[in-house]
Amino acid sequence: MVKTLVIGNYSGADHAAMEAEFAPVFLPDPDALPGLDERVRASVTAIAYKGHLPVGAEHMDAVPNLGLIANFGVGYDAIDTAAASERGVKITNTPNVLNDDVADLAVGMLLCQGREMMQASAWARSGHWARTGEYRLTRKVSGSTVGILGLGRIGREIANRLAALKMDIHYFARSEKDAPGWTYHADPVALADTVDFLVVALVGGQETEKFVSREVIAAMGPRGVLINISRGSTVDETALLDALEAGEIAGAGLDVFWNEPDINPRFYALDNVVIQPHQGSGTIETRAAMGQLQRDNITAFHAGKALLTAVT
Ligand code: 8YV
Repeated sequence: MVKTLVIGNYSGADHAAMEAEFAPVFLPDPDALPGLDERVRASVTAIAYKGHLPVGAEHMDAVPNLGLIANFGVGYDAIDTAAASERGVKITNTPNVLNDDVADLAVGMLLCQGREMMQASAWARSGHWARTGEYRLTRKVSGSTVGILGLGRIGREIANRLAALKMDIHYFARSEKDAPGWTYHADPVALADTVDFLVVALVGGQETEKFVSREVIAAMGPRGVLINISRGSTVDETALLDALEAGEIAGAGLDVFWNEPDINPRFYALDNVVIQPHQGSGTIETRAAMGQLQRDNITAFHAGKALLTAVT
């Protein structure tokens, strides 16, 4: 009897582990759900989900005995939590195990931007070093000022790393945190106005849509660099592209985009942007830990035990 439905594109190892542990039915994406045999849908009580396509009421209603959606990822903004609550469907995510990798990538992009590592690499590869001498001078990162938008688990890991680079840490959060030595700003525009680098570590979803507004971007000024490892939806991308193209801010390091992976082609023409293909948590070790946590939640659910990392 099928009890678990696995939706999304999983690694070979995760696919095999799911197969061994749950003998599930696999689907490529949520929209394939209605095409599934009615008896199979009726037997499903748990869904393992990996992806960023929306999972809404219509998907949940296609699985009448659903009790759990276990998300692969810390951000579960793709899942309609209100629809889930109304139907008594629990949601779990995979927090903490990815904090280090996501923070590492944020710091990597910040350093890449400040020291122009991508541009300098392209310049050396194209023979300019030998032909024309040293690369132009870049900008000192250590000791500069950084603002973290969202001081949650990942935001803190980023701030800790940047503190080790002797950066002056400022942050915005819904309320002031226990963060001695770091400066709290209740207003994101004031934060953007104060710092050289602005790192977005907000949760995704409607509440934070375009939180990094045209006004916030304008406040960063011509030396401002935006780093985003959260969700593309948190930034007014048109405003960002306008500012980057006009040189109103210095650059950006982006792991996430609106409409990814079909990102706005205006980004490709900009050499002041470090583009990453949403790979913040994308190491072998962390993805394995995320997969394990997702499966552990499903196992606990089927055994009637307490969920490990429930979000609702
Ligand atoms: C994705 C992420 O889950 O954890 C998150 O919120 O954005 C990522 O780790 C991963 O890319 C799988 O879709």
